[in-house]
Amino acid sequence: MMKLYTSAASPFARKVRVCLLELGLADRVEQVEVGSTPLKQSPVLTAQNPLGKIPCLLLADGTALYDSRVITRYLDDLAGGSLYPVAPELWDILTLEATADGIMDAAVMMVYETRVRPEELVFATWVESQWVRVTRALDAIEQNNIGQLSGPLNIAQIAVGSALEYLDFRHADRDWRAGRPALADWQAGFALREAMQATRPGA
Ligand SMILES: N[C@@H](CCC(=O)N[C@@H](CS)C(=O)NCC(=O)O)C(=O)O
Repeated sequence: MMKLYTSAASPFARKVRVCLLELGLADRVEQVEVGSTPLKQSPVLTAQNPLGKIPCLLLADGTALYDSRVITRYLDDLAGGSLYPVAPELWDILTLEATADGIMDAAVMMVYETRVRPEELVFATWVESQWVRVTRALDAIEQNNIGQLSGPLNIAQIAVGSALEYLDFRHADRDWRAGRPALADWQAGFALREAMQATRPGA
């Protein structure tokens, strides 16, 4: 049995949990909920991933795999899935996944800034510049990537779907849908997938 160190709120872990369901591998992985913030990481986690970040997949032979991009690729290979198209299309899909991961990174940083950092040290300008990064990435996806999001299921769709729902979960007041009708439309459909519903924080 494999073990996934995960957290219900983590958008990176969600990519992996969605892959497990979409690839039919969920019953081969025990999910272990661990807390991790830049200030405090569980020793159970750091024993496997020196970076102390979630997600981390522990294989039956004791090998630890991280980060989310490595784990999802491993799972797709294990299941003989088709979440990764062949080159040259692959490069666009991986870049779109990286864009979604970048949105998550910036959005998670914003949460840490207000939740983890003492109030007197919060740097509002820094938080806003993270949001500018998110909006640039969303605009780029709206303009360039709707086609890739609409084809057969791939890893970029899972990453973008997880990133957008994380924005709803933590930054709902910022209204990412405004001015991005195609992306909003796509997300509304993608959110109906069983794997997305089953992995929503609080589900
Ligand atoms: N690039 C990593 C990012 C993972 C990440 O930032 N995870 C967050 C939770 S959403 C975490 O573990 N943060 C704890 C920390 O920064 O120490 C991945 O794709 O897995």
